Amino acid sequence: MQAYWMPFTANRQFKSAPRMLVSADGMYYKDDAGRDILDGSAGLWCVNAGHNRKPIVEAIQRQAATLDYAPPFQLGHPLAFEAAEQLAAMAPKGLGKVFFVNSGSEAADTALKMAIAYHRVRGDAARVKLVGRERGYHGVNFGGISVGGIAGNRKLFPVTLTATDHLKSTHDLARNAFSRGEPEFGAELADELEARITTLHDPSTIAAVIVEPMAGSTGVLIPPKGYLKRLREICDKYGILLIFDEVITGFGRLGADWAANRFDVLPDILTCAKGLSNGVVPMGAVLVKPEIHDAFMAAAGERMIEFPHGYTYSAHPLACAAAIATLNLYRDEDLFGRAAAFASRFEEKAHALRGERHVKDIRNLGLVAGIELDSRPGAAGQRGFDVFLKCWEKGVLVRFTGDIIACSPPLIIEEQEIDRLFAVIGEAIRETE
Ligand code: PXG
Repeated sequence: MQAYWMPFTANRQFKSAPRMLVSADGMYYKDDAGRDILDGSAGLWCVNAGHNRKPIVEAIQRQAATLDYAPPFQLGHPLAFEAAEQLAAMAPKGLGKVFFVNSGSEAADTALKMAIAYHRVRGDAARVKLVGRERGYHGVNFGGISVGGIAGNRKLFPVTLTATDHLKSTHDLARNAFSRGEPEFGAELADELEARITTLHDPSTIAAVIVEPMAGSTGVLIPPKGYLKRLREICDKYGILLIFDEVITGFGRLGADWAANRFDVLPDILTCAKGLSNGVVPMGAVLVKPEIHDAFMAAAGERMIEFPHGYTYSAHPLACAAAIATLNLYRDEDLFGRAAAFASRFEEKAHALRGERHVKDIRNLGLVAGIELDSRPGAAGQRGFDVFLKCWEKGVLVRFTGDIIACSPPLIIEEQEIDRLFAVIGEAIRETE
C-alpha cells in the first residue's frame, strides 16, 4: 500500500485500517469484504445519476473503441460540439458558450483567468483583482486557493495571488441555527462588497467576485434569502463580473437544475464539473455569456488564438461521451424533478436529528444536508471523523468536514434509503463520545 500517496487523506490512519471500495451499482458501493455501503454522498458530490448506469457505461465503451483521443487545440471531434450544445441548451438562459476542462479546480482557475483577460481585451486592463469569500472552496490550484477561504487548504502554501480579498462567510448560527432551506438572516452581508471592498480597492481594479451559491465543501452553508441577488446588484453597479462556482450545486443537487435558477440570479460566468459526467470520467466546464466570448473574438485577428488557455484533455472524447449520456439520463429520468420531489422528506428526516447530543445545527436544501456537531475541546474535527467511521462500519457513506457531516446522495435515492441514511447517522452520533 506504500507507493500511493493519497489526496486529502490521513494516509497513515487509512493504511492502518483501509476502507476499500471495489464496485458500485445504483445507490450502493461494495467494499472488499463484500458489504453493501449506501452512498450518502454521491461519491464526492458527483454521482448524481447513481452508479454503474448502463447508458453512460456503454457510451464510454463505444467511444473508446471509436475515437480514443483527439487533440483539442486546432482540431475538433463531433462529440465535443455535441456535448457543448447540450450543456448550453440546459444552462441558465444567457450562458451560451462552453469551455471544457477536466475538473472543478481547472474550471475555477479558467474562470478567473477568463475574467481578468475579458476586461483586458476590452481595454480595461486595470481590473485584475479577484474577490472570493471566507470558507469558500474553488479547488486546489493556485487561483482557486487564492480566492478560496478554507484556511487549512492555504496554510502550507503561503504564496497565493496577492491581488485578492475575501467577503465574510454567511455562516451565522446565532441567528440561523436549524434553518430549513434558505436562512432568514444575512442578506446584508453582501453589502460588505460595496461598503468595504470596493471602497478599499477602488472598484475599477476589481475583475470578478467568485462564490459558491451554496458553500458545499466547508460544510453546507445555504445562502441567506436575498444575499446572492444583492451581490449581483453590487457587481452590476461597479462593472464587476460575478462567477458562480456550481461544481457542487449544478445538476439537480438543490432541487433545481442550477443554483442560478433556484435563486433566480444569473452570473456572468458559471463553473461546473462533478455531475456533468456523473463522475464517471473527469470533466468540468466554464459557461459564459456570449458577450464575454465575443469580446475575445473581437480583440484577435481571425488566424490568432483568442484565449491562450486549455488542457491536453479538454473535451476528451470519453468525457464528452459520458457527459452526453449523463445529461440525457438527467432529462429522461427527470432526476432534477425527482430531487425536488424528495426534498421535503429529506428535510424532515434530517431535522429529526435535532435534539441528539452534540448536534448544534442542521441545515438543508434540495438533496443536501449538513449536520454540525459541537467540537471536542482541543480536538476539532475528531468527533466528525468518528461519526464518519461509525457510519462506514454501519454500511453508510457520508462526507465530513471538521465536525460537520454532509449528506448529498445520488438523486435516484428511494424514500426508505433516505430514512436509513439519517437513522444510521443518528445511531452513529448517539454512539460517539
Ligand atoms: N469548486 C467547488 C465548489 C467544489 O466543491 C471544486 C471546485 C474542485 O473540484 P475538483 O474536481 O478539482 O476536485 C470543488 C470540489 C468535500 C469535497 O469534502 C468537495 C470537493 C472536493 C473534495 C472534497 O466536500 N469539491
